[in-house]
Amino acid sequence: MANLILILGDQLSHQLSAFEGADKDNDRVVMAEVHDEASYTNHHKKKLVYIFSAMRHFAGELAQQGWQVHYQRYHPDNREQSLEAVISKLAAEHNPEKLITTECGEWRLHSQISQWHERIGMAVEIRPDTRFVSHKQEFADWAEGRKQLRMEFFYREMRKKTGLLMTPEGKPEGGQWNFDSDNRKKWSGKPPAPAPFRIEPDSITREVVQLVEKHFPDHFGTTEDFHFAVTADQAQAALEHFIDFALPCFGDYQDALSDHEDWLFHSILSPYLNTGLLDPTDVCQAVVQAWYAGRAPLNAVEGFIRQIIGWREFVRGIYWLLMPGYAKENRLNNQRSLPWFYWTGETKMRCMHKAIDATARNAYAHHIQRLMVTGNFALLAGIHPEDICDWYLAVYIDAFDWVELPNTLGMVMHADGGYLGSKPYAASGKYIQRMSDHCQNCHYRVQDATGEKACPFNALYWHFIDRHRDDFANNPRMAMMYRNWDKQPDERRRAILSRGEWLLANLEEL
Ligand code: FAD
Ligand code: DLZ
Repeated sequence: MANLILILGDQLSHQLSAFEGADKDNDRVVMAEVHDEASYTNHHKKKLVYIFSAMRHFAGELAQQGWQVHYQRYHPDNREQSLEAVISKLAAEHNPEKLITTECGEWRLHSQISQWHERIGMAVEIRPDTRFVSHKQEFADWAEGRKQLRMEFFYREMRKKTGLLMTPEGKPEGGQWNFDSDNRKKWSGKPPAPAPFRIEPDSITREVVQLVEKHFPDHFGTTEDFHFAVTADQAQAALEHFIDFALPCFGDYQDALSDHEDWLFHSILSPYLNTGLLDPTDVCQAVVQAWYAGRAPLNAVEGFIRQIIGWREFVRGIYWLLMPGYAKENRLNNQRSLPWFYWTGETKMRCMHKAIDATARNAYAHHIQRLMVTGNFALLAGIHPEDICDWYLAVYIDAFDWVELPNTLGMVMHADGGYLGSKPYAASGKYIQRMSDHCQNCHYRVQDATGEKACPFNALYWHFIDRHRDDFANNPRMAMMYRNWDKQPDERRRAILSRGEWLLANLEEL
């Protein structure tokens, strides 16, 4: 045999760099469902079903194309329970020339693979992951010498690089780079949100559902009603469904929250983008074409591609620039443990209950639920970044360290001292009331900051502002909050802080 080609569970792309120049007759593709990868965090059951089923479908496609595929199915009694053990065994059996792999997406596994040439005693060729618009070094060059990084400026570079929504003269279409100010509407039920795209599980997926039920019974969430795409063709159909039914309203309701709709106008494409079933540039081109064809407005299309060539690329750049130290950052010195209701959804706070309940059912919550509800609460409550990062890594189908960590640690928790975001996304109950219909169904009263039934977000917000005065009072984007807080009568401030103290001491009761 010539080479082993290792394909990881989030590398399910036929164009992957590891395949370049490979020889179907001699090389052997290796894919393995292993305990170590399935259990390094409490992965949601639907995430496990998705990864294993998509891996099995991809291996089937490779075999059909004539590749020799060594595929290990998960079983707790397998002797090889890690990727290293699988590769070691195959190396001993076949004495390949080398192992070829595409660089993996997370530091934990990357640092293991980087040592395999010594640990296994074989040549290992790690190729760059070309499935992103920006290369790691390109991002590092752009970031060089900047004290703080701002996504907006990086995004403009990516617009120029890809030519997406650019005029032939090199100007942004519509005369503006960013239409975010048009994208903040509350959703009142009209127009109706489209039904999410569904694929009924085939026999492969059904078998994996049984496997996950049997061997991962204690993992978070449920396998019930699994309906995600598991092949590239199905993911392409999901993209078309999004363009036809949700994209036209994506921009308008991008920031909305709803008490009775889980998915709103979001694309639900992140699992496919992150595992290679869809290519980010192809997705953006299809969405931009919809604008040229008059099928979607510019604020929706620009808002959408900004998430992909802007935020997605930006957080990846930060991850690889700052790891492994980034994962340990805790600049606000938070020490509280994650309240148990993050795992059960059993809280009287309606917005939190709804976001966590959707997460448990779907392995999905949209961005504003992640940022302004569960994230905002963790920020205000001073939860230790490692606790909340581990929760986000576990509970979402699209969660991989390179994208989850900067979003949680940087964007939500401001634990990197503002390197990723210029101000914390801290908000009181008023924000949730403005953007949703949760508050009218809540046990707590959003208009109150003190008293037993006062919305916890209110006193926690002011407590956060007060206790982090040294961190934020000189930040011009926070100056108004401090002015508002400082002009409150002393007695009211004392009452709010005392309610805040009680809440912080009794998080489990909320
Ligand atoms: P849409 O709203 O339809 O957006 C389109 C696409 O843009 C997404 O599919 C995604 O690829 C990309 N995107 C949007 N926002 C971001 C962002 N902030 N960072 C990176 N890409 C973005 N996204 C993940 O893919 N994996 C994660 O583990 C993850 N963890 C997050 C944790 C927190 C605390 C927060 C606030 C955000 C996180 N995000 C993560 C970003 C974002 O919430 C999800 O990408 C989005 O909700 C996925 O749903 P969608 O495909 O319907 O997205
Ligand atoms: C997330 C995941 C899971 C649950 N299982 C596997 C697996 O069994 N085999 C595998 O190759 N990859 C798996 N993955 C993805 C990896 O854990 C890891 O997150 C990515 O490969 C990082 O790029």
